[in-house]
Amino acid sequence: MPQVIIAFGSNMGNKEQNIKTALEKMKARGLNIIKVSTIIETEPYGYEDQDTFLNGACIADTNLSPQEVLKELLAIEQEMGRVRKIHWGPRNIDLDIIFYENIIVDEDNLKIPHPDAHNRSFVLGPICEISPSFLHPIYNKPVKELYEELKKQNH
Ligand code: PH2
Ligand code: MG
Ligand code: MG
Repeated sequence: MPQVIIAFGSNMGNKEQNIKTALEKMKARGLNIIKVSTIIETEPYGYEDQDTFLNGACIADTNLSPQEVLKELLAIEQEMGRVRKIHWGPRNIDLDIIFYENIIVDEDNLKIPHPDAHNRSFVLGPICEISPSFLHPIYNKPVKELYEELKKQNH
């Protein structure tokens, strides 16, 4: 069965509960979660004038296509009452497809791998914990190596 890696984040309301709820909802929508990373507190990236985040990632087996996974994740965000105001701004839940097998998707509404994943330690760190040797299909490097490179850049 295809494997998808999904990163999640929350920085509004009960962040931990929001993440737990989202994981349960994913299971009920055709995403068979097989591994979940540690959930970490992270400083806001990009748009900095907002609360800290809880971030993490999971791996799921699924028979859904990439577009179907996106549809389910957006439905969960909506069910959970996510309001989109500021780009990169505060959100009670954010569910992003980072990788889907080694597939590259470049469609208007969906880019896989997530185009900014390699710049985000709150994405690479959790994925590194659950799947360090996962190969980024554009950079052709394991996540572990991208994470090491990013840590070097940031110091
Ligand atoms: N998500 C963003 C923008 N900035 N910062 C952190 N720490 N964690 C996030 O999940 C995050 C962010 C847009 O997707
Ligand atoms: Mg995001
Ligand atoms: Mg998102």
